Amino acid sequence: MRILHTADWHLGKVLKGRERTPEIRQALQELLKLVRSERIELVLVAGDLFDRSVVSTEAEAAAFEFFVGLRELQVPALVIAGNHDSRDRLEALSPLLSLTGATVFGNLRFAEDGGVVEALGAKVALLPFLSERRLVRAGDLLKGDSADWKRTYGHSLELILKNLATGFSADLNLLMAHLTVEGGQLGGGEFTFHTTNSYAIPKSAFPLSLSYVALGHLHRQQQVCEAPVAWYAGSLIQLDFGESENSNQGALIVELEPGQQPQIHPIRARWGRPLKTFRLSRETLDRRWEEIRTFPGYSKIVIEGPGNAALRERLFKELPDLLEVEFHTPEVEVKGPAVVDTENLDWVEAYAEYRRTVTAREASPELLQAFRQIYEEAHAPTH
Ligand SMILES: [Mn+2]
Repeated sequence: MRILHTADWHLGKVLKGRERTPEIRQALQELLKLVRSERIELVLVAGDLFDRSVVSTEAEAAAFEFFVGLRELQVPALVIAGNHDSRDRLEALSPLLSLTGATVFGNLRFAEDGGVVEALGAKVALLPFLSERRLVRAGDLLKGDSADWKRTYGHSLELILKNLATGFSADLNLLMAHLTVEGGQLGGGEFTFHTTNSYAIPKSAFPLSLSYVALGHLHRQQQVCEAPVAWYAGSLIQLDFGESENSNQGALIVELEPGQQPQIHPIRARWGRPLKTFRLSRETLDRRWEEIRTFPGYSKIVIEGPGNAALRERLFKELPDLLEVEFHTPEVEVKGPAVVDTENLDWVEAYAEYRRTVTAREASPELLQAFRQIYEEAHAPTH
């Protein structure tokens, strides 16, 4: 059985005002070519098809185009919602997309409610993203400390996986899930809070009866478990500057035969425009000017030294594909990835701390107010 495993498309992504959807759409067309040339029999889409709940019509069109393309190739797809997708919207689209041969789950279904589907003789358990807020009951959030919540989260997911495993019976049993597995490496562009706050499940939670686990959520393509074999497919394109240092993106071709180890063929494609962060001093700027000017993708420049509005303006004017300029004063420069200890902070405090760590400056009250507003909208009970 030949499977194409993909995840984290993020259609509708806008990076510093630049629409990334055309690049993602192009990558999806490349995926369709692979489906044809590699004689793929089943496509697994492990969540985050869209970057947010309401996206541009072009983003929606690109997704529909992909599924209609699969229909023309007579290849079925299984699809789950990620944390960026609107669960309700995917559920609403599900009957329509079923006409293309795609089975789409926005919400979790237990084994007894059809949470394990059959595809080409294999059983596939589908586990869309479940937020900690939904898994850790509101009552529990009010008492206890966050270590308790994380235990509750991990434990709840283990129970859900046990439930789904009751639906297994075939020679080939698969799981597709959108979540963080302990030990997984970040790609850099995921919502750092979500993933560093370690709402993760241990590898031991995966039933050994599984032949393969198809994961989405972390944007770096990687294997995270040997038994059972579990992989993140990675995002299709470099979505954020944090992801530009690793190029492990693309998709996976998975060959499965009953009683045999799965054969994984990583497709490490260079789809979309590359992103690069140039770190330099004011003195080396001129020397590296041509390199920056001719870089074929989007760039970000980090300059050592105090802020300089005139220089910033000149850079943006002369470099059309420059998206971001930052000035770092060496004594406050942060080394390594920004990991904020968010254990005892609420979301707004955590965000303020994150800004402080990354920019070495205090966030303005307006920014924090805007963050609070977006956070509250995102967590409104109607969603
Ligand atoms: Mn994602």
